[in-house]
Amino acid sequence: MNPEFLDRFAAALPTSGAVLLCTHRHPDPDGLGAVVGLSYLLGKKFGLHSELVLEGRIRRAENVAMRQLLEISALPKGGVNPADYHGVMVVDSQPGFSHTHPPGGLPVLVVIDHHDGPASATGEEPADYPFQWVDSNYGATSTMIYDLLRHYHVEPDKRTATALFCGVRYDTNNLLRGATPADELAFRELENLADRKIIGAIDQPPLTRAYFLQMQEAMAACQDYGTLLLTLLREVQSPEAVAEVADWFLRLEGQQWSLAGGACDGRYQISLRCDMPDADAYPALRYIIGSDGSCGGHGRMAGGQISLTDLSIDQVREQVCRRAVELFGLADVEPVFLVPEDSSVRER
Ligand SMILES: [Mn+2]
Repeated sequence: MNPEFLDRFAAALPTSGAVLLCTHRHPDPDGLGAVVGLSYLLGKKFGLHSELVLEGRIRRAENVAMRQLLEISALPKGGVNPADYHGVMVVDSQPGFSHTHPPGGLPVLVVIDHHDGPASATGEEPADYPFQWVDSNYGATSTMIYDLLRHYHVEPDKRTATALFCGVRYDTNNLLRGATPADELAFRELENLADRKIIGAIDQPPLTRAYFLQMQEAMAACQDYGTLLLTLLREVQSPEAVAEVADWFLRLEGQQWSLAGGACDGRYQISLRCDMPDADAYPALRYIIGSDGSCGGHGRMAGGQISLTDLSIDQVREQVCRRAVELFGLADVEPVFLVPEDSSVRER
């Protein structure tokens, strides 16, 4: 982190008034943590009012709990009057990403993100925005925001520290995934300032009956190809449910890849996970999704979607299954259901 570079953040800000903050669709703890932290910095250090505008509902139980317990309020996307704001700041994502659409009619003033993407790909091109900080070495955008707070000598209050801590914690899986020394420092310092009761409650949120039904459906649908577990659902309650299903089945002993899919909000969502240390999930999912959709990812996880405008859910399921089987060389494998239909009467 270059201190002179961070000084440029202040130059990108309006001198008074209000700005909007946004992140990617269906925000996760890192996106939420980053907006809470940035909002705190803008208010404390620069006297600027900021509001969050949310795209997509938050439905994963942990994320719902985080939003409720930390009282993170947001404007609906249609509820923004551009005349009330000087501009937009985008965190944990970038304006060019397919899952991120800053409200129109306002200039993008600040982009802070740890994903590789349009802004980092511009190479030697001058920055597109007054302050653009994209660094994929960071394990979490919440860590970048924490570094910015430190740079301006602003100590986060309990709520802000709790939000940022959740962001660092979930994006790095408790520092086990892609964490740098900066993430470790942020994790340790924020943990000391954070509200432990709230963290515990976010960790173990109440789950709806619909959640258990969804998992039951996933259990019944999961097909075992040996090295691949394939769980292609029809309608699901949320895009995050697809990722949860993929994560959950990856824990089965002996398997290597877990691919899950489900339809939500006019798109077929797909998540791919692998438990081999050096696996690269993104190119694999790129192949499986083909030219019909978009995807992203790093390391052992990738996610993407295919639009259901021109294809039916079953057409997409069939296509995803065919490409996955082809990619992993499983054409000769006859899959079995992970949970056989007569399993209730079997002794194991
Ligand atoms: Mn993130």
